[in-house]
This record gives sequence, C-alpha cells and structure tokens, in this order.
Amino acid sequence: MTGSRAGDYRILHEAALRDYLAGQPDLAALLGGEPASWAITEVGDGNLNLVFIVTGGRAGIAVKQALPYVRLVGESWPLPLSRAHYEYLALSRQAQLAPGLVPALLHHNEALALTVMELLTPHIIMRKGLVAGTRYPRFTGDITTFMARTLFFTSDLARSAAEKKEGIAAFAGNHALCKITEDLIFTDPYRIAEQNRWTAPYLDALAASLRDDMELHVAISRLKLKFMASPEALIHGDLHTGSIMVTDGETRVIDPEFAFYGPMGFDVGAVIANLLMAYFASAGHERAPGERAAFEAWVLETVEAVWNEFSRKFLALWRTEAAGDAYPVSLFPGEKGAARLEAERQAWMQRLFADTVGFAGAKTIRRIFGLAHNIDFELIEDPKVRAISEARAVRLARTMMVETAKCPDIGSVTSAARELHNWMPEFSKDWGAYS
Ligand code: SR1
Ligand code: MG
Repeated sequence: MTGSRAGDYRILHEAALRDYLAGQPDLAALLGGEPASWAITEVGDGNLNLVFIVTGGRAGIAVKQALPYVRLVGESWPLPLSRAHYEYLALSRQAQLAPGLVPALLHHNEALALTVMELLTPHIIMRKGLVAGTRYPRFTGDITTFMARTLFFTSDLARSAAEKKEGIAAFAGNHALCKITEDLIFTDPYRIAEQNRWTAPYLDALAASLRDDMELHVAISRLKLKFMASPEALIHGDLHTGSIMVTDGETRVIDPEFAFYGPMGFDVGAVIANLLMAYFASAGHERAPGERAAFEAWVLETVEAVWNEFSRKFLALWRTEAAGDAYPVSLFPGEKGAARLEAERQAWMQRLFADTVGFAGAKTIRRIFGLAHNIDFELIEDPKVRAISEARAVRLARTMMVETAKCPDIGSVTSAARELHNWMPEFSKDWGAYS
C-alpha cells in the first residue's frame, strides 16, 4: 500500500495514469515495454468509479479510482473517497478468507483513492452473461464458499468479542455508502423521490401502490432497521451479479466498496434476488417463445442450490471451526448439549433464511422503482414486455417481504417464481400475445 499525503488526490485520466504507473517500478515491470506503448482504456460501467484496463507488452492490470462524487449522477452528489480504503480493506480480508475468489491486489494508493488489481480475463460481468442466457457451472460452488467463509469467519461464531468489535470499528467510517443503501433500497422506492424511475406509464399504478402499501412499509422498515443495526459479519454490501466476474471455470467477487459489518442475509439475499431478476427478465430476451426455457430452469435450480449449499457450508464451519465467544461450548456439554446446540444451529439458519428472503425482495423492488436499475430488465427494448417482466418480479418480491409464511423454504420461493412465469398483470390484460 502506498500512502501519499492527504490532499494529493487528483483524477487520473489516461495521460496522468500512464505517468503514475510508469513511476511504480513493480507495476511498470509487470506491464512490460515502454509506457508510451501501453494501451489504456476506461471501461467503468458501474455507478460510482473510474475503471481502466491497462495493457503492456507483458501483461495487463485493472486500475480503479474512486471519484469524489457519484458517477451515475455527477458532481451534484459528492461521495467520500474513503470508500476506496474500505474496498481495499475488504478485498484484503476476503482474499485471506476466500482465497482465489477475489482479484489479486497489486497496489493501493490511499491519497489517490486508487487500487490496482490483476486483470480478470477472459472473465465477464456475470449479469451480462445471464442476459445472454449463459449458464455458469462453477458459480454455485464458488459463491457459496465465498459467502460461507467471509460471513462465518468475521462473525462472533468464529472471532473473539474483541476481534469482532475491532472489525466493526475498522469499517464503521463507511457510513456514507451505507446511507446510499439505506436511502436507495430501503426508503426511496416506497415514497415520492426525485431519483425514482420505472417503466412508465405501464408501472405507474404499481409504483403508486407501493407508496400506499402500509404492510410493505412495515416490512421494508423492519429490513432497514436490520440493515442498520445488525453487525453480524463483514458483508460485501453490494453482492449483485454486476459485482461478480465469471468464466465457465472461475468466479471472482469484485467491488466491495459498500462493505461494513451488517446482516448476513443482505449478501445472500442479493445473490438470490439478482438470480430471480435474471429469471424474470429472461422471457424479454427471447427471440422465440420458450427458447430460453433450459436457461431459466438452470437459474431457478441455481437459486435453490445457492441457499442449500451456502447453508450446508456455513453450518459445517460452525460445527468444526467455531472459535468465537458466541455459543460457548462449556454451556453445551455432553450428548444432550450437542443435540441442543445442533437444534439451535438449525433454528438460527431458519432465521437467516427469513432475513435473506426479505432482503432479496427489497433488492428486487429497488432495481425496478429506484435510481439504479439493472441491464437484465433495461436491455428489454419493448417497454411493454419489460413492464410485464418487472411486474412479475415485483409480485414475488412483495410476497417475499410481506407474506413470509408463504416462503418457509427455498423451494417455495422458486415454485412461486415458476408460477409467475406466464402471469399477466392487470395492466397488460388487453395486450394479446405478450409473455
Ligand atoms: C448511487 S449508487 C447506486 C447503486 O450502485 C451500486 O452498485 C449500489 O448498488 C448502489 O445502490
Ligand atoms: Mg459496485
């Protein structure tokens, strides 16, 4: 890590970045060749930062620099550069806990809010692959290992109370990023907010109904409080399919700038929500009816497998690696104690499942009515087709948040999704053959 003086920050566009990298002997040697020959391309398509791919004669690197504002909106929305520090810290921690599942860190400059990582190639952003209808055989195994290990080993089940509280303190300053989540996910979609948008006019009535739905407001408020006041583990904080890069054989989790100590279900729910959105959007990407049926079946199998494998791996860690101050072994002696503790583990996992389902619902609704949408839906060109896909996702999301008794297990979530596959919302009743 390079620690330049505070106040040294400047936005590095291509020429300045070339000079900066040329002045870092390790990086220059890694890239190879003359700095003038390096190809530098800005590829950032996220909402917040600059991302450059730099390719030299020998190798390539990825360079990420935080901007002092939200890229998606512009300078009118300032955002602390310190998010780059928290992202670097989280990536370092995740690399220890889930080796091989995050990009290798090569360099960090605190004052420039700049981090250099290995270039992931030929990996692509998973969301883009899902839009194209691609299946990823390694995904379930890798993402569940990532979540089980990063969540378990930063929790009170694995760490002493002192270590855990040091961890909370180390990330407590990332509150500006938490506030984005608190506003954009847990508040704005349920009220009139300038930055909200949706597929109008088709979803106008649904948007209005969200603002009027007090049961939904209770549900989202409970989830918001859980997000704000449950430092269970170091969570990624933005674990959607745009934060995951994949090939057939590899998975890498990127972009943990929203990391802080929060509720585990927020990460697991993010993965499940984004798979469910890929499922509902899929019909909108078909050139012929039924063309993507096998892909859609794989997506729902993956939703089930993500929960089942995550839960299995997390519980296995709890049984074999528990070294934290929670659930002291001395309180569960002998066979009777072991049996009672195992029953408690199962009950604990059931509570985490309920959190996961609720957060997944919230993460779906924000992508359809809030500021930041996703390409799963946005790339459906015909707004009528898009609105139908989105309405199906919202219907399931509301059930997941409010009618929790209908979602006692992951199979009931995927069954409900399947039932909604051909459901036609009221606004589309006279449109004929859309599906
Ligand atoms: C203003 S930032 C909007 C969204 O982009 C990030 O990826 C997070 O999901 C955030 O909520
Ligand atoms: Mg991001």
